Order: sequence, then C-alpha cells, then structure tokens
Amino acid sequence: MRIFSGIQPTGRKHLGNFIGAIEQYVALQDRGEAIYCIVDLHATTVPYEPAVLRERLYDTAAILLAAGLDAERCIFFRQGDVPEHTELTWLLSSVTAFGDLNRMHQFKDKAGAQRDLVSASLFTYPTLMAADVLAYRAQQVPVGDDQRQHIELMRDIAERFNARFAAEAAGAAAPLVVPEGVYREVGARIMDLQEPTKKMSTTGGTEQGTVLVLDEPKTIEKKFKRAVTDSGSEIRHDRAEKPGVANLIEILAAVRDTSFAAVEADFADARYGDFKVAVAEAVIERLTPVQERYAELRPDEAALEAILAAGAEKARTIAADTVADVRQLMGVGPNP
Ligand code: AQP
Repeated sequence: MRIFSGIQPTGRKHLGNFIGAIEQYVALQDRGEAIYCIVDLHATTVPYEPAVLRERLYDTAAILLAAGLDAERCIFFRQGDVPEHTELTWLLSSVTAFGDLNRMHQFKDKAGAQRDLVSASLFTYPTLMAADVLAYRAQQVPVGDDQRQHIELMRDIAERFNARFAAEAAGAAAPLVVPEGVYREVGARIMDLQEPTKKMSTTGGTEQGTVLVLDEPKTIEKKFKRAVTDSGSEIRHDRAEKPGVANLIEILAAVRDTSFAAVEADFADARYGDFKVAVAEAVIERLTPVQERYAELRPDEAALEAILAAGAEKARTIAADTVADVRQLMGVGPNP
C-alpha cells in the first residue's frame, strides 16, 4: 500500500496539525510505503516573503523529523524539487471542472481574507494537491477533517481522467489510482481553544486559542488554563452543547490514545480548572521530546537539505513514471 501526504511550510505547526496529521504520518510509516512532502509551491498561493518561506520550510522539516519521520522508512522531500508535480497539475487541469474549483470552501475562505491580489494559483490549489497525490498513485492520504472536500475533488479528477483517457487505452500506460482520505477517529478536527466552534488554524485562528508545537511549556499551560469552556460543570463530550469541553476531551483522548468515554470516566468528579491543567500537562509531556529533538535538528540546514534532496530523487523516479503514462494516454508529446 502506498501512502502520501503533504504539509505546508508554515513553520508555526499547531496541535491540530500535530494530532490530525503529523502523528498519523509517523504511525503510517510502518504500514506501507509512505511518501511525505513539504508543499512549498502551495505556500506561494497567498502573499509571502521568499526568504521567510525558506526558513519556515526548514522549521517544518525539523518539526516533522523531530516528531518521528524517518527518512530511512519513508520518502520525505520538498514539493518544489520535483517538477513533475507542476507538469501533472497542468495536464490534470483539463479534467478538473471549473465549477468544482469554484465550490471549494478553502478558496472562498482564503480569497475572502486577501486584501490585495487573489491569485489564480489560490484557485487552482486543489488541482496541484490532486497532482501531488496522483503522481505517486497513492491509495491512502492521511489528513485532517478539513481536507475532505479536497480529497473528494482529487478522487473525481482521477476518475474523470481514467474514464476519459485510460478506459480503453492500449499499451503500457497505467490509469491513475483513486485515493482515499485517512482521518483519525479521535483528533481529526482540533478546535481553537478560544473559539471552539472553529478549527485550530494557522491563519484563521486566535493567538491564545492556537497551541503551537514549539510553544514553551508555560505558554501551553496558560493557553489551556484560559481555554473557553461553558457555565456548567460536567466533563462530557457533547460537541453541540459543550464545544469547548468536548475539544479538550478530544485533545486528551488523542494524546493519551484512548476514547472519549475513558477521559470522561477519569474526570467524572473533576472541576474544569483541574481538567484543563491535566490536558495541558499531557500535551506538554507529549511535545517536550519533540521540542528537544527539534532544537538539535533545526540548526543543521545542510543536513536537512541533504535529507530532502535524497527524498526528492526517490520521489522523482515514481512521479516521472506517472507523468510519462499520463502524457502517453493524453496524446501529449511523441508516441513512445
Ligand atoms: N485543526 C485541525 N485539526 C486536525 N487536523 C488539522 N489540520 C489542519 N488543521 C487541523 C491538518 O494538518 C495537515 C497540514 O495542514 P496544512 O498543510 O494545511 O498546514 P497549515 O496550512 O499550516 O494548516 P491549517 O491550520 O489548516 O492552515 P489554514 O487554516 O491557515 O489553512 C492537514 O492534513 C490538515 O488537514
């Protein structure tokens, strides 16, 4: 089985990214052929500073390695190092419906937040994301719950491509694989601690409600202590009635790798204040070794570059094979 996922080089990775995606990446390394990439091309779809992008990319690479990605057990690379992603994006654009792109929630949210230019690449972002995954013929895509719409679109793109070009094709070219999203049962959507009806987010969340992987323990504790709950006293997982408490239960259940019911039972007689401190302590305990390892890895940019370059070389072999098949099936370039 082949697994693929991409992550943005924002550097400010938060607990939602960590629980919803990064922990899954690490676990799935041993369940199949895992391929992970830092999507620097996606990061150019909104305003950014080129020098900062490079810095954040190293931050993100070091966070992922510190969390347990192992370049010996997975392919780990930078999207921009594999030009097949952009070529495939163009080719797949011809089977991407304009109307589908126009319905993407993420585009609407992010376009609405731009003060100046809304780039064409922000609009076609989901096609690049589809190309990322389809280039590797991955069966499984570990992501957070917010990516469901993008996963549906890439499935549609693969199906439309296969129906249009690969259905009756003769020769060696293989069709695309229709991938599936893999969502954690607990922790697929971690909410903002201050606004628990909104997901924890790099760009859309509150400062105090967003716990960063690299936050100091004291800061983490403060953020959890200030987390919004409700006027009741019961520690019960009810997203509709008690979104703040439900989110804290979800975080603790994910970090302890247990169920909501087990957390509810453990804190049946606890007060909100004590519960929040317990959640903070569990998160700090989980993140401390990651932060320590990060501090060792981050300064050596040459070593990070070497890991990403070796990964890109392996990735490129696979992606080039898919692009060659797609070109052949689409009648682009000479007959092989
Ligand atoms: N709140 C979340 N809960 C669970 N999973 C989440 N993910 C994001 N937010 C949550 C998952 O993290 C992975 C990486 O996301 P990304 O590459 O999109 O990184 P980002 O842009 O830094 O993440 P955000 O916070 O989602 O940014 P905004 O909100 O600014 O667009 C993905 O698998 C994602 O599902």
